[in-house]
Amino acid sequence: MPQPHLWKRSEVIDALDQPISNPYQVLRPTDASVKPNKHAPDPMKWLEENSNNKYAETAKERDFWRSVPAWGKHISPKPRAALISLVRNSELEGLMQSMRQLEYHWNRKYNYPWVFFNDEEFSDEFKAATQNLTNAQCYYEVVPQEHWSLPDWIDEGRFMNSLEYLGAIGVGKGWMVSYRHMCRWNSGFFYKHPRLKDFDWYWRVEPDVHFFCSIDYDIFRFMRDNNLKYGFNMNILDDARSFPSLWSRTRSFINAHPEHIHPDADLDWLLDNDSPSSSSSATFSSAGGGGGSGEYNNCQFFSNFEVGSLAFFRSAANEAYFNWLDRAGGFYYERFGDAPIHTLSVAMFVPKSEIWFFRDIGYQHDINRHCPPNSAHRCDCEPTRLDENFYKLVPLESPQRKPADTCIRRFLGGGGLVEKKEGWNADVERAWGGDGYGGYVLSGLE
Ligand SMILES: Nc1nc2c(ncn2[C@@H]2O[C@H](COP(=O)(O)OP(=O)(O)OP(=O)(O)O)[C@@H](O)[C@H]2O)c(=O)[nH]1
Ligand SMILES: [Mg+2]
Repeated sequence: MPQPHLWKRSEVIDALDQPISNPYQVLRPTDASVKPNKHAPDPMKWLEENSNNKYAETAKERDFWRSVPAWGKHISPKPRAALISLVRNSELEGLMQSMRQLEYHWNRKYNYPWVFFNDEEFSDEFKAATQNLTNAQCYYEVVPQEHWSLPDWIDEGRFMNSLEYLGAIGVGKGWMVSYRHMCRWNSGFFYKHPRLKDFDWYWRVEPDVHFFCSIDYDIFRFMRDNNLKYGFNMNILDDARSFPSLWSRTRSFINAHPEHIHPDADLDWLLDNDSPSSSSSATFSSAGGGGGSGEYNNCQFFSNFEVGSLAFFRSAANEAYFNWLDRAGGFYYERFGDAPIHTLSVAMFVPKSEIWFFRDIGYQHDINRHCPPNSAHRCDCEPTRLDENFYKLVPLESPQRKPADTCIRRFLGGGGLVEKKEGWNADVERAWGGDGYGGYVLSGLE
């Protein structure tokens, strides 16, 4: 068998054209072996120091890191990260739109590889057109069949009834078999694909989305250096009729596996008591105890945009939770989406300080749009209110639970974001035709 070429220190230095006193200085442990940081990370300080395209790659560096054998990735100072996209051949145009914008605003400076996934082979046209839009390496992967088919414990008759029922009541794509496979794959399989074995981080990109702002720092280094596990930029409600049993299943998981819950987990922002006025008193322990009155308020990170740690998704806790839900059949008897599942998983297994709101990334998916208020981000979009996307996706006919405060304010919590103007009253606001979510002291555009 041919031996891999072992790079000598001098070769590494020559190729990079910059001094490295010890190439192993850049040896970085993978997530799993990172020791807890004694000094709490300071993401804001990190941004101040690194938002000058500090880690932008030269063409020479890019070519070097592309040329080293697979093991070379282990000494690269770059995070092992990829832009990932599940997409159909027929969505090529839409994907090209997303890629053009993300490449222009960000990735042309950082050259992270793209990994495309499909439930069938990608066409030559798809491969050529996408590779043509980036200097980074592209990989084209087919999802293994066992990750994209009905598990044998699913009763097909019951599944057919669900397709018909959810389709009839108007739950979005409730009648589509492929949509169910897609949600299940995004919940429990994407991180198991062999192509991602050598990666620690991902950024999910869908066809037909928009990126509006120039991003001047390395998102993946930001995540890694600040010990973050999950990043989002919209926190919203969707049609909860697609996951009626999700919370009771989650609660039973918590009862059965309290050992998986992170000691610093904070589910308060996801739980409401029945009376909106007392919502803030719902506690995580009330969920854990099984008898508490905290109910899931249906808030979710809108997962078509997400940046995450693959080690987190591969963790025993997340795996146990996914399997718990999967065995109960909610992806097929209901239409569980990956968004609420990722949300609950991250909230249960990660301290809130390791979840990041990318307020600075201007982004649009269909009717949902997020645009930062600060012109320093150089965005081609008008700033959106903090609450802009709150319940846009909830159909009028869905009589579902909504939190007392908008999801993003529930998440951000402190800093006065849930404070109401003196004398403001939700019932009065509704009586005058409002939706009861006005009255905040801070608009979020400050
Ligand atoms: N290859 C492949 N990709 C799929 C399939 N179904 C969905 N996807 C991809 O999965 C992602 C989510 O699917 P969408 O249909 O956009 O779901 P959504 O974002 O909830 O719905 P929209 O609001 O209509 O965009 C997109 O990137 C799709 O391209 C499928 O059957 N095959
Ligand atoms: Mg979509």
